[in-house]
Amino acid sequence: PAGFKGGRIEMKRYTTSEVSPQTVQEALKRPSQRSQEKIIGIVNPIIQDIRQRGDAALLEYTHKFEKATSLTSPVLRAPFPQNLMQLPPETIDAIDVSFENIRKFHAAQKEEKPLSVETMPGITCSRFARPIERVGLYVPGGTAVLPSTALMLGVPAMVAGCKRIVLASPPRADGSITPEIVYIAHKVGAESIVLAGGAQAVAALAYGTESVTKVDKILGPGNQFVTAGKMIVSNDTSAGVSIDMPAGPSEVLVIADSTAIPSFVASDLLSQAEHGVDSQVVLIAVGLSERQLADIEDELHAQASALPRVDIVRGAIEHSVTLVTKNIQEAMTLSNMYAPEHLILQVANAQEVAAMVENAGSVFIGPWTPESVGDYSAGVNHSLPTYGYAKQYSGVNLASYVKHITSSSLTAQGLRNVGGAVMQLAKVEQLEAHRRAVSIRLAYMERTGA
Ligand code: HSO
Ligand code: ZN
Repeated sequence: PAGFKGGRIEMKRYTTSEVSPQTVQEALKRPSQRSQEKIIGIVNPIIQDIRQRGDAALLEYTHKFEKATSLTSPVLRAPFPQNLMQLPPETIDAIDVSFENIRKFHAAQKEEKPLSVETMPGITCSRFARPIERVGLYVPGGTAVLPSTALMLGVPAMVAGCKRIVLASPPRADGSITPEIVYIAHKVGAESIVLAGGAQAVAALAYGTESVTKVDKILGPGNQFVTAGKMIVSNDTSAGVSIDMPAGPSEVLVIADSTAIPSFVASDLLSQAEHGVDSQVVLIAVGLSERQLADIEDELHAQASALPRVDIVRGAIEHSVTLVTKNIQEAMTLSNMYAPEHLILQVANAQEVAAMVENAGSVFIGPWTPESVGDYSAGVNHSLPTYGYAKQYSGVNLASYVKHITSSSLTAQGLRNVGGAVMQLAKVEQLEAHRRAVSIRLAYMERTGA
């Protein structure tokens, strides 16, 4: 069994018709997180410290947590020096291709013109979007540097027209920042990169320091400390900052039927499993023979064993599961209940099955669409709701960077048409000044013939 070093890497497997619904529910539980209170207890003092001591505190935490003791300034400001973004041409090309696809897809989300509706003769209601002025984009460090996250957060900010884009990412131990991130910061027009991670970076963005720009919204994934930090600052009305969404460990759910290629299925499961030991991957098998299931499991073990991050994969696979279902309807019901961050459909008629999706962060349709293309280059965003939050949250998209402002404009006739309703409701609420704001105007019209 999985669990001991060197053992076979395999997921638990249940056939839904042979176990109780509770067992299925239990199997689909996300791995439990460290207690929220504990984390908040650690994070709160850090946030207060940053508020009180600004840059000095921020540097201290970076020296301590990132071991970047040589760092003397917590901020790298644009224009970023060329020598900090020196990259092999093939990496530049890869970033440029991905940048362009992400830009196209997010630019297409722009509303062409303000929405405008005449709700009654003489009453025009409109809605228009304005960019959030200052955004703070958190790019995690940790076991893997993820410059692609800088793209996913930075490109839509640029497309939305945010005036001030601030990146934050923990520096390496030598105090430097991955050149890919600097290059992307440059491409999206970021004004600075905060060289800090964790709750301390979040606090610096939320409140500002001597050298860190205070922002209006903080976006981006992070570990539990980052997430707790975002929750705390967004609940503090004196900070005046909002966040994108609660973020948890990465996850994928793959639905595979007998047409699925076992090596593809295994590779997709593993590409999520390698993110972290707390990642979870789920395979829902539809009408697979014992032979086909075994093929997928053999592939999973063989591919996993050859991965550089096999130890992380092992951890993730330990709390991952295969559910064998009878048909696609049952599979989709389970998937919609789980609300995966990523949903991969390796089934016949994948396009039609996609129409049955109710809850998911992002869907990958058909055998030629591995999740990694969406993680990096297809154009869709990879900053997505995890932990079942796909039931009520959208992934990062253009709307994450704008506010919608509404307006109404009435003609005299419009006010005559709707005035009675307003006055009656004001009367019900016993708000006389509200009622008079209408009645005074109606009386004026009467007097002057307006
Ligand atoms: N799958 C991750 C995003 C990512 N993958 C970044 C590779 N780099 C969460 O959606
Ligand atoms: Zn990924």
